[in-house]
Amino acid sequence: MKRIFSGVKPTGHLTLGNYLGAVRRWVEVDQHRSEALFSVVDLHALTVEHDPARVTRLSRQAATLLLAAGLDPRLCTLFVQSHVDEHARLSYLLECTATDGELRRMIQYREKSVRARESGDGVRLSLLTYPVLMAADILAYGTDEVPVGEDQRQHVELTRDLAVRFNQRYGQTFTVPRATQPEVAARVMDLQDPTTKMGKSHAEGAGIVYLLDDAETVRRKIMRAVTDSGREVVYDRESRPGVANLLDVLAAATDGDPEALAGGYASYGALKKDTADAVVELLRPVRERHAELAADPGYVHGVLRDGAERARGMARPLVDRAYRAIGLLPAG
Ligand code: AQP
Repeated sequence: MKRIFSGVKPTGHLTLGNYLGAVRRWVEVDQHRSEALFSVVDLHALTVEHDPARVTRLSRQAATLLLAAGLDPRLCTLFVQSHVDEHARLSYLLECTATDGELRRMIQYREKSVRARESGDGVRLSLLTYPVLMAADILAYGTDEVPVGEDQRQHVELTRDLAVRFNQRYGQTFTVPRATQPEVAARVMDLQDPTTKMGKSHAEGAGIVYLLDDAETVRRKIMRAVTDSGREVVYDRESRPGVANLLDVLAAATDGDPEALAGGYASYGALKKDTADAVVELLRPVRERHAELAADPGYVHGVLRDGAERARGMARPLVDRAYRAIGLLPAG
């Protein structure tokens, strides 16, 4: 059976972008047709300035939200990255395989290091090496497929390069994974600035729909979305990014096609209203289930404990094999 790994970083509250770009497919498709592992990748949240108590809170919230969205611990393995030491163990070996030049080329590093410098914080070394830890997350499980949004494609490409290089140099050890993306809404854009991605670590803003926003807030944010100066509803990501983004979201929420949907609207107002209604309906069950699960932290804790144990059992033999392949003396 195909093996799948993916994760979310507890760097902010989960957004509609996370849901449409990744989580919904994990729930609806991936956990049913593969041996799937999903992780709250908390070590990645330490690569930028962070408040420790907030990371703890957001990690618990992200796990609860993933369950609320429909991940089923009977079908998949859900765990917290830092509970499984194999990720950090393997990351070091892969750092010995990667070059600093290829890490400096990563777009996210370039963008986030500028932000870190501008805010007066130094650029943490872990921000540079973060894609290597992500490669370890993926390779530790012999992963075949990594379902992610478009922003993560470059990191999965690097993961492939590192796997191939390690295998060629030290002998066949890792499966070479590939990224998969949703057909629609692989990159949901900020509603106030449709040229940038809707990102959960951006300052809280009117352009980001959070999964836990109440219906009124979701409606307000979508009705106030920045559109373009034209009037006609056409699907053109280049010249009409705001309208195209709304059409993408509406299409993803209603299983439609953005270009076909465009033809049914004579005004931006009607498009916004239908998009708002569709998103409210899409998120309603997630929010309701989250409220139930948040009242039962013992259940979530148990799921994460069992998940980490299963994940450890899967990762350890492969990571041990990599340690031997690279020439480290076995301990036992
Ligand atoms: N806007 C998006 N559209 C589509 N997919 C998205 N994803 C993230 N944003 C969008 C996908 O969601 C999964 C989990 O994302 P993440 O936790 O790795 O990263 P993030 O939400 O992008 O958060 P960051 O990096 O902490 O903050 P930003 O980017 O806001 O600075 C991934 O599969 C991702 O592709």
